[in-house]
Amino acid sequence: MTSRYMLCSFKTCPWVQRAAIVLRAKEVPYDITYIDRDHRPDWFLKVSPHSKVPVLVIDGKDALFESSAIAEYLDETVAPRLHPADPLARARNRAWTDYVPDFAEAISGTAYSNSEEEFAKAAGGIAKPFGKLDEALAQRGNAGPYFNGPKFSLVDAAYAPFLQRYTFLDRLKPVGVIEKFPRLAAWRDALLAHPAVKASTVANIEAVWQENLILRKRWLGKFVSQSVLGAAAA
Ligand SMILES: N[C@@H](CCC(=O)N[C@@H](CS)C(=O)NCC(=O)O)C(=O)O
Repeated sequence: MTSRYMLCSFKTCPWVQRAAIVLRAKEVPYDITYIDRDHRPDWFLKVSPHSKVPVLVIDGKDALFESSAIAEYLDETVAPRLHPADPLARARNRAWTDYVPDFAEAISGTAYSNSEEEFAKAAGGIAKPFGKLDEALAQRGNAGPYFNGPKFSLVDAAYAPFLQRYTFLDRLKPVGVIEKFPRLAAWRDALLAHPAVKASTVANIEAVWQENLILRKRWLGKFVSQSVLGAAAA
C-alpha cells in the first residue's frame, strides 16, 4: 500500500526542498503545509525536537525530522533507489552528503549578512567549499552530468537547493565564484535543470527568497527591486 506524505515547511527552506526533491524524483505525491516561522503550531513543536523544518508526516501518524534522515528513509522505502547500489560508492556519497551543512553555511552566511563588510568576508569563504566539491567531482570517475554519472541520486538532491541559493545570490549581487570551478558549475546547471529540482519549490521561489532578505532585514535586501516584491506576493 502506498503511504501518504505531508511535508511541513517554511516557504523558502532549502532543507525541506531536499526532501521534496527526493519525493519528486521518485514521483511520489505529497502535501506540503507551510507553517508560520513566528507562530509554530503545537502539533509541530511536539514532533520537531529542534523546532526546525522539515518534518515528514507519514500516513498522518508517524513523523520524522532532519532532512538527511528523511531522505534516507524515503530511499529505503520507496522505489526507485536513488543511492548507488555499490556500498563503496554509497559510503562516498554519504561522506559528501555529510559536508552539505558546511557548504550550505558558506552560502547562507553570505546571503544573510548584516552589512557590506560581513558580506565581503562571508563571500570570500565560498571558494573553499566550492573547491572541495569541484575536486570531488574531478575524482568521481565519471563524466556526469550528476554526481554518480547519468543517474540522479540522493547526493544530488542534497546539494541542489544550496547551488540554487548560490545562483539566486549571485544573480542579485554577483560574487563570481562558481566560474572558477567549471565542474561544479556544470553540475549546478544539470541539477537546476532536473525536473525534480524544478518542481521542488513554490513557482516564484526566487522572488520569495529575495523578499525574505528584506523581511529579515539583511544587507543584500537593498538590491531587491520593487517589481520582485510584487512577484513574491503573486
Ligand atoms: N539539520 C536540519 C536543518 C533544518 C533547518 O535548519 N531548517 C531551518 C529552516 S530552513 C529551520 O527550521 N530553522 C529553525 C528556525 O528558523 O528557527 C535538517 O537537515 O533538516
